Amino acid sequence: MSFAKLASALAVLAVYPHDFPSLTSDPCLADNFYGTYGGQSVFVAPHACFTGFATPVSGAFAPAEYPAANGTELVWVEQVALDASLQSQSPSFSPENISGYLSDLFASTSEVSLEGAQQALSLSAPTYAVLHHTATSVLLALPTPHAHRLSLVLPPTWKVYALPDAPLPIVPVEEPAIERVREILAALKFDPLVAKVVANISLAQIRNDIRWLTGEDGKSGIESRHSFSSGALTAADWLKVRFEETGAACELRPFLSGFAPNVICRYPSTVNTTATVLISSHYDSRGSFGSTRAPGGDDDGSGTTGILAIARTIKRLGLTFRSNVEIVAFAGEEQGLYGSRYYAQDLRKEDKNLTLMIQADMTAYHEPGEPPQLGLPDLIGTPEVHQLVANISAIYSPELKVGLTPACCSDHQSFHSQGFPASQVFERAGPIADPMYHNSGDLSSREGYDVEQLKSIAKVQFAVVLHTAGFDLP
Ligand SMILES: *[C@@H]1O[C@H](CO)[C@@H](O)[C@H](O)[C@H]1NC(C)=O
Ligand SMILES: *[C@@H]1O[C@H](CO)[C@@H](O)[C@H](O)[C@H]1NC(C)=O
Ligand SMILES: *[C@@H]1O[C@H](CO)[C@@H](O)[C@H](O)[C@H]1NC(C)=O
Ligand SMILES: *[C@@H]1O[C@H](CO)[C@@H](O)[C@H](O)[C@H]1NC(C)=O
Ligand SMILES: *[C@@H]1O[C@H](CO)[C@@H](O)[C@H](O)[C@H]1NC(C)=O
Ligand SMILES: CC(=O)N[C@H]1CO[C@H](CO)[C@@H](O)[C@@H]1O
Ligand SMILES: [Zn+2]
Repeated sequence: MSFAKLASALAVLAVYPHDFPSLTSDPCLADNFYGTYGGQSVFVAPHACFTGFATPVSGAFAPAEYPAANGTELVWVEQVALDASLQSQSPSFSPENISGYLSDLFASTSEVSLEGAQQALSLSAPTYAVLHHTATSVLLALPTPHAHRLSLVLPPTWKVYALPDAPLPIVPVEEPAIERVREILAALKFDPLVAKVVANISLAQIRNDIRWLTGEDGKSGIESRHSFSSGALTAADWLKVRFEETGAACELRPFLSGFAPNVICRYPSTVNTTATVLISSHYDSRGSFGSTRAPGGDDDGSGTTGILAIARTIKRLGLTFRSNVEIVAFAGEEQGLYGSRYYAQDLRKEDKNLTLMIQADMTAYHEPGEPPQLGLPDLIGTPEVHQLVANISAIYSPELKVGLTPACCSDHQSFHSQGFPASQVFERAGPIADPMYHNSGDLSSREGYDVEQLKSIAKVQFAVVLHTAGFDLP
């Protein structure tokens, strides 16, 4: 690389609070935005961007080759928001701790590998850099193969977000798209047909499907749905066939070598429109360190059986839609939202007319004794979509206590980042309380796992589709 080329590639990494006032009015920063994580926004911008501008709140660094570098990935590691009942059990977070976990990752591939994850880490002199940290987060630069495997060595309550390899729009969702959601909300009123349709979701079927996906019924042979496992491929094939049986056209779409594919299913519109409504979950799972068992009964077998239950109801009642409807089960969520990142990028390139999307991730668990709940993201997502979901919940699943959750972020973040109206439905109006979070004990037969709540939340997700897309019964 020539000196001039190197100098032009020099970039400054800056981390600001997400609501830092003048960022949206600074065109140079706006062109170099890499997303918001844990309430902080990340910029990788030319040095000149910052002259005369506020000093970054913390962490200035020049990963000179990012994003141009081949084989380097920036990842944000965040301690998830935990209920008080879980806080004492979770290892506290510090940069020193992360070094310890990373040395495991760099020292050994076999110990941390699951089946199929043992492709050679062939970088010469692999190394990493801690670019920034707070009390609950660390921003790292890692060789790509190590970045993909990072979640294998971290404690369960630390979640990984891979930064995109190109800048994101700083004002995520355009006004006309938000206006469309406002119109749907303004027109919202109880529809007895919608109530009849969503009530047809079968609880018995959900109980069967979840036990198949976790391997609890002994029929699927699935031990893990980790993105690198053979169980994930078994689940992907099974989901594709189940969705196709309901009249959808499905594809298994790979996104990164070594990862199980996204399962993407579409129902055509009965009228000529580009408008599309999308609901989703992630079918990959994460287990305990050192264990090959990752049943993912709640995370995210719950959201996945919820969208499957919706599909089965579409078939049973012979429903058709007046808008295109997509149902997607993502993989690679646990490694850093990879599956949804690639799919949302594809839809952005196509300039897809996505009216809104709703991700269901962890919908079954609440603390024993608590009422059934529905949590909406407090930070990442489109407020108008959150409001629509809340109002639809009040109408069709009034048993749910609706509130905000700081438990952030699932695949909806990928869509929100690409400028699509997006929200997530979550199991608690509060932080994560599931003691089996990212644990090999995440089964569906256990205290606190509430299949009725899973169904109530699926009803809400379904009713959003019906009110947004429009539908007909035979
Ligand atoms: C990045 O590296 C891979 C594997 O070495 C190679 O196949 C690919 O062409 C490289 N891409 C670029 C943009 O250099
Ligand atoms: C949505 O719900 C809120 C109360 O939570 C209510 O004030 C508002 O009128 C509702 N909007 C619509 C359009 O139903
Ligand atoms: C759903 O509707 C079908 C067809 O009308 C009916 O046979 C079935 O019993 C219903 N199931 C539930 C759970 O309501
Ligand atoms: C659908 O609408 C588009 C745009 O209005 C038009 O170009 C196209 O011919 C229509 N397709 C059909 C099958 O009517
Ligand atoms: C997108 O869909 C909406 C209906 O939701 C429609 O009014 C609009 O014209 C569509 N936009 C494009 C670019 O096709
Ligand atoms: C699990 C672990 O090693 N936790 C340590 C992380 O770092 C903090 C501060 O350095 C320690 O207090 C924890 O014990
Ligand atoms: Zn999840």
